[in-house]
Amino acid sequence: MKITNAKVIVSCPGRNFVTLKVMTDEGVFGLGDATLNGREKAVSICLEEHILPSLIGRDPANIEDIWHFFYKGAYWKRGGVNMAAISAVDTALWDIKGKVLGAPVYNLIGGRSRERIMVYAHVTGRDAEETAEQAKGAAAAGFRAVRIQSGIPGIDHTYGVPGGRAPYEPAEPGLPKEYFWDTSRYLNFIPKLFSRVRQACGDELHLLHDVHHRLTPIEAARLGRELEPFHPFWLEDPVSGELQEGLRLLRAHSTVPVAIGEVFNTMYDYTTLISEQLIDFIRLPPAHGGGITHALKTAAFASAYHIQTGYHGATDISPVGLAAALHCDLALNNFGIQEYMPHQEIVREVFSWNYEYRDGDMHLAERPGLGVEIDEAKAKKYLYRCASLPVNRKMDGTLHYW
Ligand code: GCO
Ligand code: MG
Repeated sequence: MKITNAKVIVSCPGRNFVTLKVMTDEGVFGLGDATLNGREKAVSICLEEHILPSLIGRDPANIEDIWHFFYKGAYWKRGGVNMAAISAVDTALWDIKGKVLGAPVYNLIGGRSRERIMVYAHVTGRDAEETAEQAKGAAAAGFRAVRIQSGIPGIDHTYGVPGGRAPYEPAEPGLPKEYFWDTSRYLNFIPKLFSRVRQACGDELHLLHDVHHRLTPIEAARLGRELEPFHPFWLEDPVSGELQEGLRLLRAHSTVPVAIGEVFNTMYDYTTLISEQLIDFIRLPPAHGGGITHALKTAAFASAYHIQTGYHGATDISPVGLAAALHCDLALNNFGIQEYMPHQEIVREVFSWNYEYRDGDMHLAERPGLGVEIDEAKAKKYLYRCASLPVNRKMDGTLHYW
């Protein structure tokens, strides 16, 4: 069997997605998600100019060898753009293998380890009161885990908290908007938010919170310690993960579980974090972390240290990327939880998929390969539109993490 052709499909049904389609001489084809929010064109050029010409002619069965050809062969290892491109190739090859063997991908990587995949929903409110109401609503709708984000008194705009009632979409049209941030107001408020939500929802609902890299290690340690009485399921990206040793400080002061890695791109970004047990959940999803092949290795490395998966699943991961994560979620023993942020309805015009949300869990139907299809004619109708994630400044204008 040979790869005869491959193409990159850039489409914007409500938001930008980059999808790779790899075709073979036997008519079987596979899909991979190459979406890198705000850097979509860079990944599509990387694929078209630097990767696909060397992919054509290879036997799609040899996934491990092809992975190493593009990883080691690039010389410039790692990096978000390169790894998103490699991830897409890898995912498409697993899709092809599943279709050739007539098996869902999860059956090729160990089979079912569980019946269903627990997900967490995004819950946001303009203040603690509204967030607590929304969390109650999500629990009533069946969610057993919710990520709570809220507007913060004294801060005009908080990332991920939409102004109106429409769901939040990561990336806004045009160039990056600039928002303002105040750490001390944030730190004073978040324990109050947790207290209010616990009061409204009781003890059983799992509560998660995304700090979005905005704290220093000692600030994160304070927050972790103050949130302990509300037993959060996790604190996400409390500190920017480039400083892996920084997490030691948080660990020394708090038992709050920590999740990190949605902006990482290989297991090597995790070496200190995992080997010193500084975190509890890995967030790097197959779509950005070297595809299914490398996700399995990262998860295996984490499993030796009792660390679980909690893959990034915001809407900038396409249905193809989310399906790749769900196949791993079903198969991995050290699965923890999966982020679930439903795509806008319009996405269904371009993609169809085999997963379904029911009562707090995701369920995967038994279909060969990944189980996701793309309608190329429809995809063409939705042209790429420039959209960006915002930037964050401190009140005095200093550029900060967001
Ligand atoms: C999350 C996030 C997202 C990301 C976005 C980046 O879901 O945990 O942090 O909102 O910022 O997906 O592209
Ligand atoms: Mg996050």
